[in-house]
Parts: sequence; structure tokens; C-alpha cells
Amino acid sequence: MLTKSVAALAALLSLANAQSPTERTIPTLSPQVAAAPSLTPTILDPTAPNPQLCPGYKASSLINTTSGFTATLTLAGPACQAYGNDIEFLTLEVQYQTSSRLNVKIYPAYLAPGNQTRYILSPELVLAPTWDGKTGKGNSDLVLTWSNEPTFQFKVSRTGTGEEIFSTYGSVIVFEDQFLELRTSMVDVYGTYPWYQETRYNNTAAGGNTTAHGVYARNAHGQEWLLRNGSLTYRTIGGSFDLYFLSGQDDGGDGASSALETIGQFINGCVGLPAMQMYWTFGFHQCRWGYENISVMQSLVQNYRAANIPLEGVWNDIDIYTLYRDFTNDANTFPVDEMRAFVAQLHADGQHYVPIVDSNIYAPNPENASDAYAPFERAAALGTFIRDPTTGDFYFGDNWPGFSSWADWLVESSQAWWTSELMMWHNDTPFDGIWIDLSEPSSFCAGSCGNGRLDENPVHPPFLLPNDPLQANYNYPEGFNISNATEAASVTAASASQAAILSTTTLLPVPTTTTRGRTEPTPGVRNLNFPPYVLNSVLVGHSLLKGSVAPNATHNDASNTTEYELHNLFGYQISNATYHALLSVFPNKRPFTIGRGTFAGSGKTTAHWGGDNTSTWGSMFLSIAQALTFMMSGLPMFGADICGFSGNTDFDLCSRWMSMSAFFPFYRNHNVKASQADA
Ligand code: MIG
Repeated sequence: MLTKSVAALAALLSLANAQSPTERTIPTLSPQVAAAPSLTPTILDPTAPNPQLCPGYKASSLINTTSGFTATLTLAGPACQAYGNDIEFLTLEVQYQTSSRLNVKIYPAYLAPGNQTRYILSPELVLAPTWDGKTGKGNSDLVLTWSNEPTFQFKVSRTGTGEEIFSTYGSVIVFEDQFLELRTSMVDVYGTYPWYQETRYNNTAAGGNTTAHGVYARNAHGQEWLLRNGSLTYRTIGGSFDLYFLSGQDDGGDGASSALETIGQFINGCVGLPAMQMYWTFGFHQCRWGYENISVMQSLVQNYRAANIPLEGVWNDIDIYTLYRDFTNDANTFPVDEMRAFVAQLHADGQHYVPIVDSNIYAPNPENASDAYAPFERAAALGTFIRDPTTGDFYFGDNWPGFSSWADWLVESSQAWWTSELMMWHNDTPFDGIWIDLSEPSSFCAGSCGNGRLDENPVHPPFLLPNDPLQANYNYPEGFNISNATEAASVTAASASQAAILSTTTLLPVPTTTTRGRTEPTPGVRNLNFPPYVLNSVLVGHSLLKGSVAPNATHNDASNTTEYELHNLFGYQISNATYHALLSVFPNKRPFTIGRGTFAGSGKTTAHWGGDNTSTWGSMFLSIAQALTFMMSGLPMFGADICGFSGNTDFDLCSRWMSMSAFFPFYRNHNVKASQADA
């Protein structure tokens, strides 16, 4: 009880100390608990401001259009500065786009000079569904109604039955430069990408029939969808509300709606149909991080043949490279002539080859002429890399090869450069498809850490590598029946001796800590690296600076768009660039590329694997829901790493997993380097 009243008092004091001109007038969400640890994501932080106590907006200046209406939304009270600077004037656009799709856009009415407060996805980058030229309020499955009392709120209902499928009634809309929130009442939910499909079984609002509808929020910023008892709160750290309500009704006129129809309306009408794939890609593929050389690859292929197991695709991970550099071949273990001969034999036997391409491009050491790396030089000459805002030079993060840069796909010449690198490499390594990895995009250090330090390249990643000496994984597979006591004793001994040596080994320096809790909104300023709202990301300290290119890294477009806006689209863009490069490499074939980072619409160009699961029954189980969710989201060419990526698998788990995954469109066995091949 004491804790409670102290916290409540603190909340009151912070109110009393509020600063003008942007007064912080909102009490915290539920001050029952003592101050939360500073690195708590906002949704788990009981001391965080409750944005639903912001003033909301009032609608005015309504103008009817052929396809709907527009209005101005004006902040209905003092700025509340929950997790950013409130935008005073917004534009509301309501458009009946097709009979089954209604679009609601809410975005800043104008840009504050010198302060970019919004980034709205261009239709060139991410498909923007448009009006069919004939639908209006009079011939739509859906109708939008709204009220200004007490503040602007809207609902979307079915014209026929009146069933409400979305409603912000009873809540306010929050629109700040680094935080957007709206809440809808909700009965049930099915998955996000960022969209959801909701099925209401035996729905009393529809005479006991089962109904289904969908909502797509076309915004790629960092975001959270908080499913709560009776409501769904949608939060994002920038951009606009760009909502597409999908009726799920077919055009048969009987008003019936279904999940299948809703999914079709999302895929066909909003993000685009998935890429058609080559026949062989649906067969079984074998991959592993840790195939040491070409002869290991040859015996792999021979062993499958000897066991009479059909093997359509053979894959290589980063082991093939010289010093982990894209588009290279290790001269000792994967020399070009042997590589060509190996793949030629695969092709002669009707099999196929898919190597990895990492998203980072090694930035060579300028002080060392023998460190030259042509793919970097060629891209640098075109200026196609993302930049470090503090220097104006390229952004230099860190990945497997050392300090590296990342292509800026907004620069038009990036595509030609990427196509030409892949075409040249195809000459040495005659691949049939491309596996794009680390396209989040991943960086091992915080910020442009190679800035001024390229003369140290190639730097070792700031941690021991899997299967570096002392990194063997001695854990038994989950549920393994340890019947061989002698073996168990030797495993325990080896594990203990590794731990002993490790304890006396000086580990490589780890990245500087770059985590901070919630920052205070500052009038006129957007804090890109540490936004006031802390997303519940899985990275250490929920930091946007960890593990990826930093949010403040800038692109080369006219408005110097930052990674804060584009982060979630890097994977989408590199897959798109790879798809188009493959169209040039194989003009008459359906491109096969598989990517790790994806966004709504990625299915148009790429396949996807689950990425870095574990060798556990739980991971196998979860992959089923994952596959179905990706199919609903327009990316059906999905599969998980069969038998599990990290950790050791065993006969029982692996054989079950192999059987189950035969039902997945993409069917690939893959595992991490340090796992035991013979477990
Ligand atoms: O930092 O290329 O998800 O499938 O084996 C790890 C090595 C990089 C992550 C991928 C995984 C791949 C691994 N990669």
C-alpha cells in the first residue's frame, strides 16, 4: 500500500512540474507498482504515460468526394506529449475503394518546417491500394460513421447487417511525431503482418452466422498491436494511419463473409499475389552452416543418392566465401573451378544449387592495397550506400567480414549494381537461386562503429564464432535418452574442460551499451535512436540500436529518409532487387530467392524461412502456425529450418520434423555450425 501511494504521489508531482509550452498533463497508466526498471518496454512499464488520456481530435471542414469524404482533424486540447510531439492538424481521408474495401487515411495536414514529422510510404515502394473508379458510399459492403462527441471517433460496419467490424468509439486517436495510437473494440483476432483477419463464430450481430473481415494498416514503422480483453490497440512510432477495411464478403450478393474471401481481398487487393515458383523449389533441400569444403558437399549428395532419398536442392552458407565477403569463393575450400564442376554435375543430375548472399558489403581497408574488394568499390562509385548522418560518409557497421556498408535501395543505380554483381558471381558459382540473409539488416555493433576505423579492417566480429575453438555445443538433444554412460562421461569432461579454458580466455570486446529507457518528448525534436516510446523488441534492452543499422542512418533520397522510417523495408527491398537481378540472370525463369527480413507484399518476390529456431519440439510445433500465418499474409513459400537450427537434434525429433515439413511449401533441412552433425 505504501508503494502504491508513493508512486501515485510521484505521478502527481510530475504533473505539477509539467513544463510549458507543451504541458505534460497525463498521469501514468496504473501507478500501483514502484518505478519499473529503466529498460522496460513501454507496454510492460506501469509508470509509462497512458496515451488514452490525451485530448483526441475534433473533425471539421468536411468535403464530400465521389468516393468518400475528407475532413480536418484538430487537436482537441493542450498537447499531451505522451511519446512524442502532438501534431495539431491532421487530414482525414475516407475512400470507398471497391465494394469490399474501405480505406481510412489520417496523416499530418502539413509538415512543420525543418522538422520531418512524417514519412508516408510511397506507392512505388509498397503497393498502395487505390479506388476502382466506380465505388462510392452507395455501393459498398461497408460504411463508415463517425462522431465528434466527445472527440473524433469512427466505426466501420457492414451495410447489410449493421455488424460493427471496427470501432474507435470510447477511445481517443493519438497522433504525435513519434507515436500513433488507436484502439478498436474487438471480439477475436488471427495474425498480423501488419494486418489481421478476424473470424466471429456464430455471431449474434449477424443472426448467428459466422462472419469474417480484415484490417490492413499500411505503415512500416516499428509498431505494436496489443490484444487486450475486448479491444485491440494499434501503436506505431511514426508515419500515418492508413487503414484498409476488408469486408470479407464475396460478390454473390448474399452478404456472407468468410476468412478465405478476406485473405483474398488482402492478398489480391492490398499487397499483390505471391511469386510463382519453379517446380524444383518445392522439393527437398539440404543445407548446413559448416560444410567445410567441396568434397563434403560431394559426399552429401552421394549419401542422399545411396540412401535413395530425392534431393532437389543443395545449399551453401557463408562457409564458401573468402573472409565472409559476398560474391567470392574461398580459394582453398571452394575454388572456382571445382565449384563450377560441382554445380555442373548437380545440373546434369537434375539437381539445383542455392548459395547464401549476406546483406552487408565489406568495406575494404583503405590503407591496405591487397585488401581491395571490388563489389564495395563499384557500389561506392555509384554512391548507393546508406550514410552515416554524423559524417555524411557511408555508414560503416559491422558484420561477418568486418566493418561493412549496406546498399541504399532508394538509389536507382543500386539495382543495376546488384544485378551485375550477381551476374558476375553466377559465372563462378552457377547458382539456381539466391538465399538472402541478415536483411533486417543485421549489424553486430552499435551505430556507424567503423567510422574512422576502416584501417583496422578486416576486424573479427565482437564475439566468438560458433565452432571457433571453444564453441562446441555439448548439450544433448531435448528429451534424449542417455543410455551410453561412457559417452555421457566423456561429453561431461569435454564440456567442463571447454568451460575451464573459456573462463581464462579474454573474450573479444562487446559493443558499448546503448540502451536507455523512455526518453522525454522534446518540442520540435524527434529522437530517432531513443524514441520516447520503447517498443517491446526482443533485442537486448529493447534498443533500436542493437543488432541492426541504427535508426538515424540516412538514405540518399531528396528528403534523406532515415532507417527509423525504412528499417522494416530493407529486407523487402533487397529481396525485390534480387528478384529483378535473377530475372536478368535467367530471363526465362521464375526467380527463386528466399529472404530473412520481409514485410507485407514480400511474397511478390521472395520465399521465406523461419530463421534461427531451436532443435526442440516446441519450435517444430510453432512452425505450423507460422506457415499458416505467412500463407494468409501472401507469402506461401515458407518453411522452417527442419530439425531445428540451433542446438543438437536427434533421430526422433528430426524424423518427425522431416515428415511433417513435407507438407510445407518450402522444405529445407538446415542447422547451425556448432551443432553436432552426428548427434
Ligand atoms: O549471424 O549465415 O538465419 O540460417 O545459417 C548468423 C549463418 C547468420 C543467420 C541465418 C542462418 C545462417 C547464419 N545466419
